[in-house]
Amino acid sequence: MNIKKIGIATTALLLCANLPMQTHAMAAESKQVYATKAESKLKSSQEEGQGSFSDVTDYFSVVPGKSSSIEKNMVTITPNSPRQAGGLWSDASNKVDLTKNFHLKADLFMGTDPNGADGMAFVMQNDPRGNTAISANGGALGLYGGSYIKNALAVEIDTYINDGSEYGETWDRDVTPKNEHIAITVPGVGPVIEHKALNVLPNGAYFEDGEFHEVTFDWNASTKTLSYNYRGYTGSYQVQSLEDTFGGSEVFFGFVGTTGDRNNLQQLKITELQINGISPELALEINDTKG
Ligand SMILES: [Ca+2]
Ligand SMILES: [Ca+2]
Ligand SMILES: [Ca+2]
Repeated sequence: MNIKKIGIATTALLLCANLPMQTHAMAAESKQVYATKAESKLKSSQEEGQGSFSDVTDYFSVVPGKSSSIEKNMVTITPNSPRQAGGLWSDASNKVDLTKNFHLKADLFMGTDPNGADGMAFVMQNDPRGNTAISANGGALGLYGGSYIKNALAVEIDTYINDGSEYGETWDRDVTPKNEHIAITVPGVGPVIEHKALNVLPNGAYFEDGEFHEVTFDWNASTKTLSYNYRGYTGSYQVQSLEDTFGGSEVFFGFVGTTGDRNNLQQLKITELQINGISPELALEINDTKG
């Protein structure tokens, strides 16, 4: 079967994702092995003839009492207003087994104001708070600081450089040049967060261009490596031990994002998902739109 081959090589996965017959075969095999909430949704979708990843709330929920909301398949992580923090996490029944490959593709909207803030992050985490985990707004990105997300690995898409010159936040002090950036981080208290697999935008470039752009996140189980690909920027980071990084082998996954004194509307739409080596909803979507 194609599952292992697809999971190991991102390029192969993306290639196969465009081939209806192969992804359909993945769905067929997954039914024999896995019994997840996602799978029961798959069956009901087939019966209803919808054939798409149509309801993000069947797999995810927003952090209660914070700034995020879901309307149809569109997730608003933060509205365009100051000092917001929000998050979207997988349900407990859709945690990721990190001994298997994982893949997620989404369309990200980082806002329209180049001088806005603060950004969003994809996160895999095994925080004791589970799918209510979040930290402070502003440069903390919902990730860092006193209430940081524990047992986690994040890919931050950071739209505001916190070098200490404004608001006293120094999270980005190791980033040069002092521009917007994307990086993999291990959330912690700070006051500076080490940016790994760092890509920094050139002077005068901004992520907040008022358009949706595709992003992919892949976990390679055999090498324990998390990779991202966003707007031509790629990076990856290998962890030494699942126990050391995550405190176990099962994690919640999702997104957090914040605004501070500066703000932006920040939204996302998940378009592909492969959990524990399978992606039934992906197959359905491909079949629906192309088959
Ligand atoms: Ca900005
Ligand atoms: Ca920042
Ligand atoms: Ca940063």
